Amino acid sequence: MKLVIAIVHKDDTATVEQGLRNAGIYSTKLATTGGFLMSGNTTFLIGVEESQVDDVINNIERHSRKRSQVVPSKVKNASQDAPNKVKVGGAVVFVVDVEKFERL
Ligand code: 2BA
Repeated sequence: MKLVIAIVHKDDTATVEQGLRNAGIYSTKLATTGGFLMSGNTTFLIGVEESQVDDVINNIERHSRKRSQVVPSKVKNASQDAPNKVKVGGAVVFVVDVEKFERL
């Protein structure tokens, strides 16, 4: 089994969640904060069989999009090298092995 960890823009949360649900994929969402922009994003935890991982990633890709986002002044003030704008998303995805999965 694998755990897909997907970080998406907060404005894509509902569409990603719906896309996974429509495909019958279980997920848990966490409200998270990006370490760079210091603004809210959403992290999905998705436990699936290895054979489903590519479908899950494609599903997330279809329901999230790239955005250009202005770097806020509080970030720029803290780091002189910070760019004025950054590309955020569609989604940042990690896939990790699950040692054990149990539903108790
Ligand atoms: P943030 O950390 O708020 O980063 C937002 C966007 O800012 C990033 O988009 C990237 O384009 C840019 N960025 C991040 N760190 C930067 C830096 N030190 N200098 C210049 N630009 C920087 P994405 O790469 O699409 O990342 C979206 C969100 O995914 C991130 O939000 C963070 O919450 C998460 N993330 C991305 N890479 C990660 C990683 N390697 N480990 C853990 N979380 C990650």
